[in-house]
Amino acid sequence: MSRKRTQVAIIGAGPSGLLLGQLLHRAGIDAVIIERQSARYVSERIRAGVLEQTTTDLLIEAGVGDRMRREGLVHDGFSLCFSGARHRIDLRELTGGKLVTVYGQTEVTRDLMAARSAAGLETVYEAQAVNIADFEADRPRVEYSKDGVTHIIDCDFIAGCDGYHGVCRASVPSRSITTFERVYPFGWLGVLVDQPPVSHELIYANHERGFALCSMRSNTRSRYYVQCAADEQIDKWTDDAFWDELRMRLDPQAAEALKTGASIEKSIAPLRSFVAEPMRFGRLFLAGDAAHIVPPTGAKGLNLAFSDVRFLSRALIEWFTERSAAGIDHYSQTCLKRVWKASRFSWWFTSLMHRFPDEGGIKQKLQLAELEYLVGSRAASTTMAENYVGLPFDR
Ligand code: RFL
Ligand code: PHB
Repeated sequence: MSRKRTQVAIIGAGPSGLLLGQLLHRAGIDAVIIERQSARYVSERIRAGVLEQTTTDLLIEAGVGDRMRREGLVHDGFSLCFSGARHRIDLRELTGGKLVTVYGQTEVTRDLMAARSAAGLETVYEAQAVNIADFEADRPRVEYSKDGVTHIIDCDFIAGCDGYHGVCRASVPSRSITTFERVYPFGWLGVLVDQPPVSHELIYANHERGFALCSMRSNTRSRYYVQCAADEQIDKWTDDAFWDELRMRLDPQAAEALKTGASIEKSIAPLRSFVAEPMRFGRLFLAGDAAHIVPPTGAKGLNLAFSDVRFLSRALIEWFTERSAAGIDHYSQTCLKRVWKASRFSWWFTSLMHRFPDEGGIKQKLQLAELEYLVGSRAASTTMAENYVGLPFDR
């Protein structure tokens, strides 16, 4: 058995855990990250693509923004496609200059991992049987085993950055936590391909066959999604079947311009809205997907995770440097205000763009009416744009 001490034990080396580790390190606070998977597995997971300005600002503040600034694609608009035509939402004009950056979660994760290893900081990968204890008292600890050895880490705080399926939220007694959940009756089938994107901006499509999204990772790598059944078998989807389905859901010009090829990744993601309240339990804090999940339609998941990490890092720094509990005492309330607003936007945009198998023709007619109103009304377009670029921290 081995036993040691740290100030903050971070569970999970996804983007939330890695960014928290980096921000604490820059403030001189000691943290260890404990991750269940291998470093390779974590760095190769294909997920988010769109970063809000608050997220890019935070990555720059954390000292990991250089490659993102060089390689990220700055977008000042996107298109909504319905009834066979595309309509542009001009983010820059509608929000007074706000923009988003297309830079993959894999790249963010790699930049954070590189900074962590350059600073010689400890991340335990492939930790087994991770367990957290005594977080409702003053001396919490984390236990895990690796290579047949049991390890104990005593700490001041535990940061639960271990995603939706993690151990931290599951360790909270059910009387202390309330959860809210909606599982949507469909999934997203995603394909990554080394071909230039069909358009230099994202296209979100509402079609009677279902939702489709054209996104990208660079000028030579594209990411596409089509709505599929919740229990879809991925083997059924050859590359050709995917391209045919995507083409059918786009406007004729985009369908014509689409450059296809052999997929380099193909996966199905379920869609869910989920929020756990509160996000603090004594000396345990939940952050990111451990506390909330949004459907990916609004591109909010990673951004929301980083906004939790921003609040949590500031709260912990305040505690360790000024002995002030103000930040940690307000952590849950401050995060949840933003979480619910982003959850609302993601739920709304998902409801507007997808086929709902049980809701019949009236749902689609109402969606089309709303989309027409949305692109025709400056007030409605502004509401959409200001949510998409990310709400400010003080609202
Ligand atoms: P993660 O990424 O799930 O990382 C959690 C880490 O914890 C580890 N873990 C454990 N470690 C130790 N012990 C245990 N018992 C553990 N259990 C789990 C896991 O192995 C993992 O490494 O959570 P985190 O860090 O909070 O990050 C959240 C984001 O990954 C997520 O919100 C986004 O990917 C969501 N998302 C998007 N977000 C955006 O902001 N913009 C987007 O464009 C966007 N697109 C997406 C998305 C998510 C998608 N999927 C697959 C759900 C598109 C898709 C298709
Ligand atoms: C992506 O590129 O993976 C992506 C982009 C926008 C979204 C969701 C996912 O809304």
